[in-house]
Amino acid sequence: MNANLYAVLSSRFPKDARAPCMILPDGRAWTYADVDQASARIAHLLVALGLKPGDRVAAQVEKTPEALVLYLATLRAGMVFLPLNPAYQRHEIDYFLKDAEPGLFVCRPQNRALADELALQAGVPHVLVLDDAGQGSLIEAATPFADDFASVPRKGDDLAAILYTSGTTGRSKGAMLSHRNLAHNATVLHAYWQFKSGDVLLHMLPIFHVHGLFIACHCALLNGSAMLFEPKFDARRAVKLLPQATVFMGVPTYYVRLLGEPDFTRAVCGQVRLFVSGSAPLLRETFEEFRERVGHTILERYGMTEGGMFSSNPYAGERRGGTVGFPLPGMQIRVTDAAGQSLPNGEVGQILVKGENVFMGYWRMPDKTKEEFTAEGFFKTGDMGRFDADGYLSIVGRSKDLIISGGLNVYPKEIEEVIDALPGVAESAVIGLPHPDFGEAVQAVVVRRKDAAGAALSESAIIQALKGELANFKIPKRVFLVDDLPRNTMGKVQKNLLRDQFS
Ligand code: MLC
Ligand code: AMP
Repeated sequence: MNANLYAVLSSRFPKDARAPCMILPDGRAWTYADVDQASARIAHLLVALGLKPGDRVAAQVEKTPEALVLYLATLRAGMVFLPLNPAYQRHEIDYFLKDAEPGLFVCRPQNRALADELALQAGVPHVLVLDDAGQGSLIEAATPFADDFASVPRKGDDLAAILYTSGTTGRSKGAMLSHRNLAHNATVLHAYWQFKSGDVLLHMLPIFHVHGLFIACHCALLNGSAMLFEPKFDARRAVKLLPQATVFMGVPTYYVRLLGEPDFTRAVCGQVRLFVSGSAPLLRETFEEFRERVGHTILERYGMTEGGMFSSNPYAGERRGGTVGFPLPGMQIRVTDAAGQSLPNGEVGQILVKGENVFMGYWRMPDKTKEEFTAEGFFKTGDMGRFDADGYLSIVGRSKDLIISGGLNVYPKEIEEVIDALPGVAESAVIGLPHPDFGEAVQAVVVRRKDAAGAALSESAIIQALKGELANFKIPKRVFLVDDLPRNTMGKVQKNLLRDQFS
C-alpha cells in the first residue's frame, strides 16, 4: 500500500468532490476537486523542475489556499515540505536554505531579491513566488499542467516534512517527520476528538507550524470537512465566524483574546462542539473564565514539533484544567528521574515519549538525534511533568531554556548570540517574563562594555538593531541595561534571579 500521506488523506475526501474544502473570507470556496486538481498541477511542476522524491521544497509564504495546496502537492510528488514563518529575516532564512538545501524555494514577491541572493549562495536551483492573493510565478508555471497526478509511492519511513525548531545551542534543528508519523497522528486525533460528518473547522492558525498545518488541516481533510480558512487569528472576526463553525483550535493567546471581546457570548458558540488549546500552557483562570462565559470546557492537549500530539484531555470524559490529559492511543509517556527511572504518580520528572508519530530524528544531526533518545527509543521532550492519581498529565516546567510567546518558541541562546555581537555589548541574558496576552514575552538583560560603544547603547538602539536580523516575535519587548549578570559558583547566569528582578 502507498503510505504517501496525500493518498491517505485523499482516500477520505468527500465522495462528492464539489464539497467545500476551504471557504475564504470573501465567501469564495475551494472545493475538494479544486484542491485535488491544483495540487496535481503543482506536483507536475515540481517534477518538471527536476526535483526528485526526497528533495526539499521550502516555502516562506502567507497563509492562502494555494500555500496549503503547495504542501499537498509536495506530498503527492514525494518531496519533503519545509514551511518557514514569514516573520523570519535574512539571518534565519540563510541558515535554513544552507542547512536544508531545498530544490525549490517559494517566497513572497516582496522578498524576491533577498530570496534570489540567499538561494544563489545556498545553491538552491529554483525560486518561485506566491503572493498573499495566491498568485505569482508558482501558479503561472503550474497552470499548463494536467490536473491529475498519481501520488508517488512512499514508504511509511520516507520523509514528508522538515520543521525547524530552535535549539538550546542557538542552532535550529530540522525535525524530520515521515509520512507514517503524520498519518498516524492525524488518524488518532481524528478519531479521539470524534470528528463527524458536517463538522466545520474555523481555521485561524498559521500553517507554517504543527498546530495549524498538521493538527488542524489533517483532521479537517481526513474528515472531508470545510474549513473557514482565515489568513490569521483575529478575535473580532472569530466572534463573527464561530456561529458557522463546530470546531476551533488555537493557542492560549487566542482564548485570552476571545475573552477580551464583549460580544463573545454563549450564543456565538451555539454550534461549536469542540475548542482545542495547545502549544503553550493554558492558564487555569482562562480555562475557568471560558467555561463560565460560554459554557464550553476547552480541551487542552500537549505535543511538539518532534511528533505532533502526545496527550489529550478526553473528548467524552472529564477535561481537567491545568492538565494535558492522557497519553493518546498508541502513545507511551513516561515521567522519569534524571537516570531514566519511572517515577510514581504525583512526582515531577522529565517527560519521555514513544509512539508511531514521534519523529525520525534531526536533519543531518545524527549525534544530536542520538542524544535525545534513550536506549529504549523514548524521545526526551525537555518538558517536566507529573501524572496525577487518575493518570492526567500536567506540564509543570521545562528543563530546556525555552520561552513560548504567543505559541511560538524562542530559544534565548539564539537571541543572546545576536545581541552579544552588537557593538558595545559585553554580554546578555534573554529571559521570558509573564505577559497577559502572549503568556510569556521575550525580555533581554544586557551588560554594556565600558567603552564609547557601550556608553552609546540604549534599549531602543538594541531593539532597532535586532529587527532586521530576527523574526518580530523574537524581538525583546523590553531591554534592561545592567552592570553585571548574577552568576552561580559555576559561573552560570542565574536567570531565575533575573526573572524575579524584572518581572
Ligand atoms: C506577533 N507578535 C508577537 C507574537 N506574534 N510577539 C510575541 N509573541 C508572538 N507570538 C508581535 C509582533 O512582533 C508585532 O510587534 C506585533 O505583535 C503585531 O504583530 P502581528 O503579527 O500583527 O500579531 P498578531 O497577528 O496579533 O499575532 C499574534 C498571534 C500569532 C498570537 C495571533 O503570533 C499567532 O497566531 N500565534 C500562534 C503560533 C502558532 O501557531 N503556534 C503553534 C506552534 S506548533 P511589533 O513591535 O513589530 O509591532 C507547536 C506544537 C504544539 O507549538 O503543541 O502545537
Ligand atoms: P514546538 O517546539 O513549537 O513544537 O513546541 C513544543 C513545546 O510546547 C512543548 O515541548 C511544550 O513545552 C510546549 N507545549 C505544547 N503544548 C503545551 C501545553 N498544552 N501545555 C504546556 N506546554 C505545551
